[in-house]
Amino acid sequence: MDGELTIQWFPGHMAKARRMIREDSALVDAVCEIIDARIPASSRNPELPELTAGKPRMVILNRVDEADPAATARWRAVIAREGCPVLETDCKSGRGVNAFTGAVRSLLRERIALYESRGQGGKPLRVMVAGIPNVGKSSFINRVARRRAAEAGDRPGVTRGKQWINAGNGVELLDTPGLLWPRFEDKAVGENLAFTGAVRDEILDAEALGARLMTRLAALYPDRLLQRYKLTDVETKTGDQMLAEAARRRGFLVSGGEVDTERMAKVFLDEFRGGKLGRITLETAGEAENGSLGD
Ligand SMILES: Nc1nc2c(ncn2[C@@H]2O[C@H](COP(=O)(O)OP(=O)(O)OP(=O)(O)O)[C@@H](O)[C@H]2O)c(=O)[nH]1
Ligand SMILES: [Mg+2]
Repeated sequence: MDGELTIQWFPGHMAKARRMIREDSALVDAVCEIIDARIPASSRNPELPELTAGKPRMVILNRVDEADPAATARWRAVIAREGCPVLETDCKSGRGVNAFTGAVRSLLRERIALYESRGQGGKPLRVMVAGIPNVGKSSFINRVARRRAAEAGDRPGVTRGKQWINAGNGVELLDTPGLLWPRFEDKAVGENLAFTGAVRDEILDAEALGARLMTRLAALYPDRLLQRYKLTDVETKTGDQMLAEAARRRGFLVSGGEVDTERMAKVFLDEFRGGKLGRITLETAGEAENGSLGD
């Protein structure tokens, strides 16, 4: 796609988190990757299978409350076809989390049988919870454990160290810091991660990102844009033009009467992330953009 942004965010603390995940995978029985239902392909870390080699895996499609339900159902089927258990959760309300510890026990039934045969029947099952920044790993753990055991917050990079949490039903969870990878092969992946809040906003150009999101939504959900921002049409305009028109409609002006597109871009990104444009999925199942499916 023309004009795609090059986005990169792999700070030192993330390189450290990557080392930690590789080392700690030796301590766990399974790895649970939390992905974002709005961007199910872009939010899967292509390095994770290698970092946690040999460990049984499961996938949690989180933020289903913010995603398009029909798209989520298709994605769930696509991921399940890989042979890995997949659950849908909304960690805001807690919907879907009750199935988790049972799914872990079923994934690890051979290991449980092995422990029992060695007289270690009560040995806890240890699961690493991994995923991109801000996807809801700590919120998921708190929901499963039914208490506020891990710190969660509405920005990427909240969890910095590792922490073990007893989830009940013989399962212990390892919370880990959000992890991205050093280079996005496909620029659309970097953009998707930035739109949804997995990349620290301070390193992003809000105006350029807002214009790109206008372009993406004009193609996917034009009616929502037309309605919310009172645009005359979306077919003939660039992202910058749509942003400027939205700013004019909102009366966002800077001194001299110019439209304040930077302010509009920030408001637009906030409204998108806050669900004001409705439930949206930015990727279609079957068109995996970073090639991480089916590994
Ligand atoms: N709407 C919605 N919000 C969610 C969901 N899960 C988590 N959140 C919110 O997303 C934000 C990030 O949640 P965290 O649990 O801190 O995410 P994290 O993956 O641990 O983030 P880092 O530790 O920074 O990598 C918080 O504001 C949560 O309330 C969900 O399913 N739906
Ligand atoms: Mg966290």
